[in-house]
Parts: sequence; structure tokens; C-alpha cells
Amino acid sequence: MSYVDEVIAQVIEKNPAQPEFHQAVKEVLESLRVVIEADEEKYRKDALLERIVTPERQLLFRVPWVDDKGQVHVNNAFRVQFNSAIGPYKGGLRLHPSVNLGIIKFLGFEQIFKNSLTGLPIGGGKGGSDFDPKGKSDREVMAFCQSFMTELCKYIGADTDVPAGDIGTGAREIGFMYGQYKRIRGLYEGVLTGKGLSYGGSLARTEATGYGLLYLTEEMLKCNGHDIKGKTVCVSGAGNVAIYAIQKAQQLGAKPVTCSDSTGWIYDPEGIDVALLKEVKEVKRARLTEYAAKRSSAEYHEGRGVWTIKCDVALPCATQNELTLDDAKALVANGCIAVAEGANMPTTMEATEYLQANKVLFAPGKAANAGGVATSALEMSQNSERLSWTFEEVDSKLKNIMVNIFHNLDDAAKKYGMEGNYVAGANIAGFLKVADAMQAQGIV
Ligand code: NDP
Ligand code: 2IT
Repeated sequence: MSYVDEVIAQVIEKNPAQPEFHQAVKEVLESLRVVIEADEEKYRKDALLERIVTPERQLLFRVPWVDDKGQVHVNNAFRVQFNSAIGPYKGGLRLHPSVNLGIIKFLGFEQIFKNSLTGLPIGGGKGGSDFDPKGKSDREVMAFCQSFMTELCKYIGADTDVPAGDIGTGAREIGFMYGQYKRIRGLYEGVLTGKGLSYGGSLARTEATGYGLLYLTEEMLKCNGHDIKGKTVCVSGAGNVAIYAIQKAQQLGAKPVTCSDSTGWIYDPEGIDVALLKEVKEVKRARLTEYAAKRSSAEYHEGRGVWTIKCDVALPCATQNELTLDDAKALVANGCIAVAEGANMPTTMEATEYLQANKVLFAPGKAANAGGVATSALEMSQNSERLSWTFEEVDSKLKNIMVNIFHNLDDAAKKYGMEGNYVAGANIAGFLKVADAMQAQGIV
């Protein structure tokens, strides 16, 4: 059996009931086959792949908190410190009832390669809890965040592990967590990113993932002879990534016509009204039915369905495995020319293969959504030098980073004989830097 197949089989055996983690590992290792097979004995002897698929450290802890009626609740919480070869662990915290160890491991594993692709010195990590912030009062969210940080603060720090936001963790949650960290550790340091602007946050971090997604998509289209201007875009999700992807798409002259949340979706042929969407989602924390109620051009549909709308460019920005083979078939049948992942692993493996086989340009999440973590690393730099950069400065660095990422994957795909396969390009380019650092640092 080849070394790659051996390690995939081991991961499945040693990590039972973690299908998302298996999926993420398979996708990466399949792409690396050509690299590994060129020097298989060396990689095998060093157990490089076994080391890269095994987290350096996994923290599991309980989070007790009290609701507004005095009832005590207990949630499961996780921080997986996956790989620190090229920098301190870096990655978000997901708060969603679906969170379990396998989900956090898939996200942490992806984060290693994503962070490497940014070109910045950040290792891979991820955390979160099965706590659901939806429908909770601000005080309940604060109670959870303080209890969560009371335990987590023992294991993180500005130079060791720097968490940030993800699904369910936005500015409010980061603020509560930062306050508790500072109170217990007595350190005013850049231990979290995505902080508010009044206490060490970076301008453009809120916008960064969505904006970065569009900068990379624009470059990918340009290099393949297309212009983003005038394109119809379907977006899924209605959270941080989706909102700022929609905003930047409009700024670049494209027309985003959909968005979705966990209960339904909007088709707005006139183009999404970003101010209204922000009001509904960021301020009121309400359902998309409220968007439809205030906008006569919008249709609201229950359930899923964004990918049935005819578009040139599809941007999945909600969650993992939300774009299936049937969705991919509908997109291709409707003439879609590009898919770029704003979310982490939103496209199933079969859907990705179908899109690529049908010549749809496909930018994988670990490249396309890397603008968020890249800007988090810029926030860390600003915290270290105790200065704040202007919006324009951060945004122009972000744009440069995204354009460079695209060319790195494009070049890596070409170098290894897989021109146009940006999935392989991203995995290979991300891996080579981490593998080089791991080999240089010996058996640790
Ligand atoms: P938010 O919590 O701000 O928004 C998530 C959106 O997706 C919401 O509209 C939510 O619906 C919807 N959603 C979440 N889970 C599901 C589900 N199981 N089924 C259907 N819809 C769902 O999160 P973000 O925008 O920050 O994150 C979106 C994706 O982008 C995630 O995959 C995340 O890992 C990834 N990402 C985020 C980055 C960041 O900087 N924030 C950086 C890179 C990637 P509802 O409103 O009903 O909850
Ligand atoms: O998936 C991701 O890259 C994020 N949620 C952002 C992580 C970060 O540290 O900014």
C-alpha cells in the first residue's frame, strides 16, 4: 500500500465517527500524492504524514453556566492545537449545537494549510463549543463566554495560541472572552483577534474574509479571461462572511442575488440590499423573513435552494457540505463558470469533482477564505507594535495577500502537472512550507 493510502486508512481507524475530519484529511492527502511519492521513503521514515494528521494537543473541557432563570447548563468545549511548525496556533472558535471533536479537528486541520498559504507566521488550531448563542440573552452569552474563557485562558496567549471568531462567535462574544482573559491573566495582549476597535481590534478584520474571497475570485476570473464586473453571483449564508462577500461583489460591479440562513433563503433579482441585510442579521439577529418583509423585490423560500438560481459565480459562505452533487449539477446546467468557497469545506468531495470535471473554476476554502485569518495575523502585528493601521493600509495588504495566494496555487498546480486544479495547488503549496519547517525542527 502506498504511504498516502496507509495514513488515510490509519486516520479512519484511529478517529472513528469523525467523518468531516476524514473528509478533510482525504482531500489534502490525495492532492499530496504526487509530492509524497517523489520522496516516499524519506517521508515515511520521518512519519511526516502521521505527525501532520495528529494534533499536537487537544483540550476538552466542560463549560457550566447559569441561564436567566437560574438553571445551570453544561456545554462541551474544545481547543485543538494542531500544528505550530510555522507559528503560534491560530484559528477561530465555533459556537454551534453541531460542534463536536471531529468538526473541530477538520477545521483545525484545514487551518494548518490555510495559514501557511497566507505567507504569515501562524500555525493551525481551532476550537469551540456546542453552545448555541441563538435565542440567548446578552447576559447568558456573557455567562457562557466567561466560563469558557476561565478554562481556556490557561492554554492560550499572544505567543502560543490566538483564537478568533467563526460561526456563532462574533464581536460580542470576542469582547466577553477578551474581558475575562484580561481579568484572570492580568495581561493586556493580543490573545484574541477580531477584537473591537476600541480595545486593539484591526480595521478591516470584520470585512476581511468576505472581501478577501472576492479579491481572490476576481484574480482567478481575470487570469482565466473573465471579468467579475457584470457577473450574477449566488451567495449562501447571511453571516459575517456572506455579508461582506456580497458587499465587495457589489463594489466590484457584480450582482449578488441570493443569501440564506439555517431556515430559509432569499432570491432578490434586483440585487441584495446590504444595508437591510446587515440590519436584519447584525443588529436584530433576526430571520431572513424580516428581509423579505421589508423588500418587495425579494422572494423568501423555506429550506435550501440557493444553488438552483442561475448564476455565473457561486460563493458558498455558510457551512460544511452545503453544496452537494445535485447542487453542482444544477450550477453547471445553469452555466456557472466559477465556485469559490467562503466557508470551510462547503462543497462535498463529489460536488468538487463534478465541478472540476465540467471545467468550472474552483477555489477551495483554504485559499479563498484565508483573508480572515490573514487579517487576524495583521491584527497580531499591530498589537505587537502597539499601533493601529488605517483601513486602506490593512485592506491593501489583504488584497495583495489574496492575489499572491491565487498565484501560489496556480503556480504549484502547474509545477506538479495539474494546471487549473486549484485544490491540488492549495494543498501542495500549503503543505510544502509546513513540511519544510517540521523537517528542519527535528522529531517534535
Ligand atoms: P456566522 O455565524 O456569522 O454566519 C453563519 C451563516 O451560515 C449564518 O447565516 C447561518 O445561519 C448559516 N449557517 C450556519 N450553520 C448552518 C447550517 N448548519 N445550515 C445552514 N446554514 C447555516 O459565521 P461566519 O460567516 O463567520 O462563517 C461562515 C463560514 O465561513 C463557516 O464555514 C466558517 O468556518 C467560515 N469562515 C469564517 C471566517 C471568519 O472570519 N468569520 C474565516 C474563514 C472561514 P443562521 O443565521 O440561521 O445561524
Ligand atoms: O476559518 C477561519 O479561518 C476563521 N474562522 C478565522 C480564524 C482567525 O484566526 O481569524
